[in-house]
Amino acid sequence: MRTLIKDTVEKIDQEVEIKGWVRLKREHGKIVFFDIEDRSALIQTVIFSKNDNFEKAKNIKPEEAVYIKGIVHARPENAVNPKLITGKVELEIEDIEVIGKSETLPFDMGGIDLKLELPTLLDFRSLTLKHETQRDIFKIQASIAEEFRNAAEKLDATEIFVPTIAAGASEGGADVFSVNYYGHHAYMIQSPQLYKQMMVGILERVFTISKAYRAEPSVTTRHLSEVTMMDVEIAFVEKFEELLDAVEFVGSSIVKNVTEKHKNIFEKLNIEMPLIPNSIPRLKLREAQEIITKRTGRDLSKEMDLNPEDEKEICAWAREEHKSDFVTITHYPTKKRAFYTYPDPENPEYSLSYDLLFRGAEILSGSKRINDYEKLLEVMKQRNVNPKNFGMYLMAFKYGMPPEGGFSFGLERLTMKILELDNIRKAVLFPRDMERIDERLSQLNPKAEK
Ligand code: AMO
Repeated sequence: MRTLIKDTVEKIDQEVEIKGWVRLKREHGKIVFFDIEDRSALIQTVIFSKNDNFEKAKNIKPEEAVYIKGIVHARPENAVNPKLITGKVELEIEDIEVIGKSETLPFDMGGIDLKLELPTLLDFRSLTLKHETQRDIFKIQASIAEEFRNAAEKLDATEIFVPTIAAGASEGGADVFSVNYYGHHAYMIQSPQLYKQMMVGILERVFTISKAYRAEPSVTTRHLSEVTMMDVEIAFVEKFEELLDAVEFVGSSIVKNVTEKHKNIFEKLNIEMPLIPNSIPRLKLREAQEIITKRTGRDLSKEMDLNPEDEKEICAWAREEHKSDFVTITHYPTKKRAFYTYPDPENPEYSLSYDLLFRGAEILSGSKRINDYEKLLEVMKQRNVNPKNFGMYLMAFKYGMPPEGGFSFGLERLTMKILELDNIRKAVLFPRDMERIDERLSQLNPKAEK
C-alpha cells in the first residue's frame, strides 16, 4: 500500500512503498541518490551497488514518475536536514519501477530559481510548471482564491456562477472578443459585471470567481487577454464608505492570511511581508495627483487617470507616510468609467468609483452603481450603448433594484504583486495574450478567417 512521503517519518525501520517524481538524481560510483517528491513532501532515497536493481536504477531519469519499495532509516544526527519535512530519515531503495517515463529534459530544472527567459518558460509550460518555485506560485494563487471566498462569505455574500458569453459588452471600449454565436454577434464577457448586478437584486449580496476576456491591443507586463476576476456586489448600500470598507476588508484579509499561511514560501523566496495598517489611506484621484506632483514635479492636473508610473509613486508615498502597501483611490472622472458608474451627487464630473492599489499597481476596481432604471437608460443612450443588447440586465432595474455597488480583484494581478513577480504571465498557469494560446499564434496554422 502506498505511503505518502510526509508519513515516512513515522515508519522508521519499516518497509514502505512510495510513488512520486524524481526531482534530482546524483550518482556517486557505487551509490545513486534520488530526491523523490509526491504531493505531500520530498524525501532523499538511496540505492547501493550491492542491490540487484542497481543497474535498473542507474537508467532512471529526472522527472520520471516512479514506484519505490524500500526501508526507512533514521539519519545520523549530523546528516539531518532541517529544511525538509523528511529531513530526519532516508529511504533505502529495495526496488524501483518507472511508472511514467520522461524524455531527457531540454534544460536544467534544478535549483531554487528556474533561470529561463519568459518565452521558454511559457513554451515548455507543462514541463516548467513542475519546478518547485512555479508550483509555489500556484499554491499561493489557490490560497488567494480561498481567502477571497472566506472574506466574501464573511460579508454574508452568496457565491454565484455566471455565463462567459453575452449579447452586450459591459465595460465598453474596443477590447472585446466577439463570438459567432449560431450566426449571431455575441461577446466574451469583459467582466461578470452585468450578472452580479442582476443577482444583487435577487440575493442582496453575491460574489463570483469568473473568467473575463479583454482583447488587449498591446503587450504589457500587467495585461492578459483572459483574466480571472474575483467580484463582489452588495445591495442596500447607504454610504459610499461602506463600499470602501468592504474593499479594504477583503483586500487586506486576503493578503494577510495568504502571507501568514505561506510564510515559509515567502522566506524561501526572500519576499518581504506586506505592510497592512489598520486603516488603509484613502485619497481622491485629484488629491493623489497633487501628492505625486509635489513629489515629482510632474503636472497631472489634466490627466484623467493614474498611469503605471503614478501608481508606483503614490504607493511609495503610502509606504513612507502610512506604512501601508495598500492605498485606495476614489472619485475618478465619470466619463472614464463604465456606463453603470454612479456620478458623485456633489460633483457629477467625478464618480463614486475607486481602485485599490497594492505594491505599485491597481489590483481592484469598483464603484457605486446607478440603480435607477430611467437614469441608466439615459446614460446608456448618451454613451451609444445599445439598450437592445442589455434587455435582461435592464429588466432587473425595473423591479426593485436597491442602491448597490461592488468591486473586482484581478486574481493574476494580485498573485503577481504578492509574489513580486516582474510579469503577470508568470502568475498564470496557461496565459493568453496577443502572442499565444498555449502555442505561439505565429506558429498556428491555418490563420483564422476574418
Ligand atoms: P476593471 O476593468 O478595472 O473593472 O477590472 C477589474 C480588475 O481586473 C483586473 N484586470 C486585468 N488583469 C489583467 N489583465 C487585464 N487585461 C485586466 N483587466 C482587468 C485588474 C482590475 O482592477 N466591472 C469592473 C469592476 C467593478 O466595477 O466591479 C471591471 O471590470 O486587477
